[in-house]
Amino acid sequence: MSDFFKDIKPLSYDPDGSDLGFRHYNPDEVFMGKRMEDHLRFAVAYWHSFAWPGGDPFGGQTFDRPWFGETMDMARLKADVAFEMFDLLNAPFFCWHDADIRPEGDTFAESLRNFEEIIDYLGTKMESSKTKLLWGTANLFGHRRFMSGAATNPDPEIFAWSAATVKACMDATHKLDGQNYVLWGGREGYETLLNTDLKRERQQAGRFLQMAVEYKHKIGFKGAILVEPKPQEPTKHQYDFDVATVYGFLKEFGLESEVQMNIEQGHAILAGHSFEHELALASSLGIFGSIDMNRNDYQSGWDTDQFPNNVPEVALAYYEVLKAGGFTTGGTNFDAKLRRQSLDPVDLVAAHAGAMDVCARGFKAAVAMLEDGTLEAMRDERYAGWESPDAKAMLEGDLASIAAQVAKDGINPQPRSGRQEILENIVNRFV
Ligand code: XUL
Ligand code: CO
Repeated sequence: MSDFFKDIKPLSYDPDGSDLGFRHYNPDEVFMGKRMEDHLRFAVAYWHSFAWPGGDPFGGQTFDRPWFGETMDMARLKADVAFEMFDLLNAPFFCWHDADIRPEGDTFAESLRNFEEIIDYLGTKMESSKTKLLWGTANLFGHRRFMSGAATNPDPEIFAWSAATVKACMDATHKLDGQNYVLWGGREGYETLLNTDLKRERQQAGRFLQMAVEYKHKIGFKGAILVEPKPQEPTKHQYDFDVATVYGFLKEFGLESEVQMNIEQGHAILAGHSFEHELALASSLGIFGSIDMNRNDYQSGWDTDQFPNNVPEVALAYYEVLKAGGFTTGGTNFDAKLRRQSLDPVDLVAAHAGAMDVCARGFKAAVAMLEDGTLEAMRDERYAGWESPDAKAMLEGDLASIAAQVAKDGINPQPRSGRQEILENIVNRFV
């Protein structure tokens, strides 16, 4: 045991409220036939909670953690503290990048040795903890070697390094029985078109993703491969811009039934969408997988990765998740970091506890909206005309046959209200 969280007791459901209990998140409460914990499938992100030093573009490290330092002993201490927090939170899942959990070596081989050793250490910790791996991923954006991209790099040596890294991370995810493998293309884009061959880079990215899928099947990994869209930042333009763009890309490379989406709230907003738009679209395309539940500050306009705190927004998101059938391999990952002034261990625990509570409140509202059924009934009613045999037949016809029918019927169709305000008022009853 480290003494990092020394005075903090394990959190439990305590609706009347001690400071650090859950007031809304009650893992065992059953909704729609399933425990809340199994619906929400919360995950702690290793990188923000244990590897991020608190920097911003104008200043460096603010956090002072006893495990900061590039040694194996520090990496093991970091893992010890991480699992202590997972236990305090009763967190069912966590997620990592390779670079979060192991020290970088001088060579690929040394980094790999460090990584594999830490993966075994995490495996041992998982044996005595309830916390499972929601997903693993490769950090193909932090080190300077990736500054011009990973799969889309103009230099084939970087493509090769990236492919070897993804292989190692998929092997490790498989070994730890991870539920998914994520690819986020933070540097897969460009800074200027003047030095960029869009066509070539797209082909490289497509082949890279095909190789990842082929390797998943080769090793018998049963989890889902997830792509996480983001429109820009760090690069000026990223190829995995949003769900619609990624779907077109998947179709081009024959991967639409192999790859699903990990949708992040903040990324959806950066792309000019709402979170629920991205979720609903992915669901309608059959590629919904998992979520990163972290918001941006609406004024600053960049990726601030904050813990969620807006119940109505979260409610609409879980409404879409539930309508999509809920999570299967996916879950709710807090890809969120503390504000850099939140220095203390208690801040880290409180941030997660609060986020879990906000999600629980939003989730309960979403369940209530679905069970009430008014919203869905009104949506069905809006499209009811399409249930008639004539309307269905029309879609099998052609323009000329439709035109003949219109001339014959002589009907002048009248518009109907979309009822937006009434629908919004209904939502307001639940949030
Ligand atoms: C970056 C981001 C990443 C991915 C995993 O904006 O969201 O943390 O979730 O690489
Ligand atoms: Co993310």
